[in-house]
Amino acid sequence: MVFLRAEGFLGASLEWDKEWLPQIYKIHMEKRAKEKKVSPGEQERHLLYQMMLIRRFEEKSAEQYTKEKIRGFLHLYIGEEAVAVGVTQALSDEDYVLSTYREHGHALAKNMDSGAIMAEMYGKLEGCSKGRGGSMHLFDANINFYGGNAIVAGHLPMDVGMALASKKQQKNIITCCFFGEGAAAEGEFHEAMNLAALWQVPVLFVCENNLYAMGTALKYTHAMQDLEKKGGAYEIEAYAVDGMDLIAVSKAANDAVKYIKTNNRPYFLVCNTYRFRPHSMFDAELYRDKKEVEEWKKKDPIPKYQQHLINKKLLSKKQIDEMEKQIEAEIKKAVIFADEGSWEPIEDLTKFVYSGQKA
Ligand SMILES: Cc1ncc(C[n+]2csc(CCOP(=O)(O)OP(=O)(O)O)c2C)c(N)n1
Ligand SMILES: [Mg+2]
Repeated sequence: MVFLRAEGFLGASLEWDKEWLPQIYKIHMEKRAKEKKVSPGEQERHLLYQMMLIRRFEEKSAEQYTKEKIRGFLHLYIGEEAVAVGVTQALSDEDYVLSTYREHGHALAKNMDSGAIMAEMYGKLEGCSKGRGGSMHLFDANINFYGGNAIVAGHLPMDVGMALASKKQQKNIITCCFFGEGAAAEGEFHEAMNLAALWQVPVLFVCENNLYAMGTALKYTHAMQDLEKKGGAYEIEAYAVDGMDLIAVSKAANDAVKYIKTNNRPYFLVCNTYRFRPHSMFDAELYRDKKEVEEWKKKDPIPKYQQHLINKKLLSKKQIDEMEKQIEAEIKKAVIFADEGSWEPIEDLTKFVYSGQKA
């Protein structure tokens, strides 16, 4: 685990030039490899920082969307932050992560640079996918973050393939795949689970059960709604956890990682959670009661974890306010980076489509 954001690693000493981005990540990875967890509470404060960063970053994204700085699709993760942060803290930097179109939180938890994400959503060349992917296609192989995948469940077979490759290459890494409960009703989910178990590959399947697939509630998509039980059909070890509780998710994810490493087998973790916002920016939310949303907001993982750290005397209210300011500064910097970014020249548009030119 590293402290990239809390320490402001991407500081003024490095130019925000597009040519520099891969180099920045290289240096960043080297720096991270040397870092060690130090003083008591540092890890906990870092996890809180990440959850708060995800929340504020997405609130800013919604704002930029209404200003038409961000166009196209935008799916917010607000309410589900404990899942991305709790699971990712259990992984190493070398582990692979794949996600859905609701992936800003996973990318930030994997330490993707917030400026590169904002620029991507703006469609700017300095974005992590050169502005060609947008919100749903964040990608950066340098930090082992393999999307941002827009097809529901489409990344599950890729996840198993990547884990098989790493097994054959004798790399001691895990491939972690985040997906919604809607994806767990798709054929790819079952095919992926079957092959992962058959080939005994090191995959961590993480189902984010937020109870809705667009406007369709869980009870209308799954005959059997205790999703973790689906692991049994493939003899995959499975567990369901309260996805609104960072401590519970972290513990469950640590246990899952330990299991995968010890047994060289896949694991299925179901995180029961809730999205506080609509499915996307085009959703009138006619399928759920406002009271239900308000009830779930009482389980907000961020104030819950803040209170926990205060009770444990690992953090004061004043320090939380300082953290808010630090996050505000980081997001401001990300917005400036995106605002000042450049548009890809029209003559480059045919590049990286079918040609062999490397991006
Ligand atoms: C194969 C496929 N079918 C339909 C869609 C349209 N679609 C986009 S998101 C979504 C809901 C998926 O819900 P879930 O897996 O629970 O994830 P959540 O959005 O709740 O995070 C659907 C049906 C799609 N992108 N891909
Ligand atoms: Mg869902």
